[in-house]
Amino acid sequence: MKSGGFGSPVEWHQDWAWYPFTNDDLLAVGVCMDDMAEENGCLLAIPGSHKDRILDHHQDGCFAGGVTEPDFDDAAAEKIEVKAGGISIHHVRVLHGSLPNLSPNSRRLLLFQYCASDAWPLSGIDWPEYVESHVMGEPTNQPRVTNVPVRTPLPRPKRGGSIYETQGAMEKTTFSESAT
Ligand SMILES: O=C(O)CCC(=O)C(=O)O
Repeated sequence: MKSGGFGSPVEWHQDWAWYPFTNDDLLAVGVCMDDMAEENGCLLAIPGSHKDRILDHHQDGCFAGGVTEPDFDDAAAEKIEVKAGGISIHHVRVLHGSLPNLSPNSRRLLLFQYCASDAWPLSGIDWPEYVESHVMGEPTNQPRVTNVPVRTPLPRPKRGGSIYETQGAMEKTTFSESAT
């Protein structure tokens, strides 16, 4: 949720850095409740980055929730502009973020993360919750383990909570300066 004229940016990150699984068959679906455009803080993504490595999201030895590599380059970023009622879909490893909302209009985006039944979080599962969360397919007690690059979000962030709160401790930001 980004309020008009106020909504904070989301710094560059890979969802996978927040929650690695046994395989990367995960997609985030964003349902746009408002038109989502540059002015009100649309998503940005770097095409093809889901096939590349997992960037460092740590600062001073703790998970910081956003990319902290000093030479990170977002020149290839593309805007994801979608009309209200439309959806965006992005892979769990794709580099993405979002702009500040500098318009008077809200930007509400409802994000759902979908994963294959046999993709299990490396942090472990709660079996009843796993079973209940199925929208399709069948639960399995045989997670599929593939050769995926992993950096765990440990040690835990200095500031926990939402992505906005966790990234709030980042010393170097890409978008935050332009919000003020
Ligand atoms: O709401 C946004 O603009 C982006 C949120 C996001 O990327 C996330 O929660 O992983």
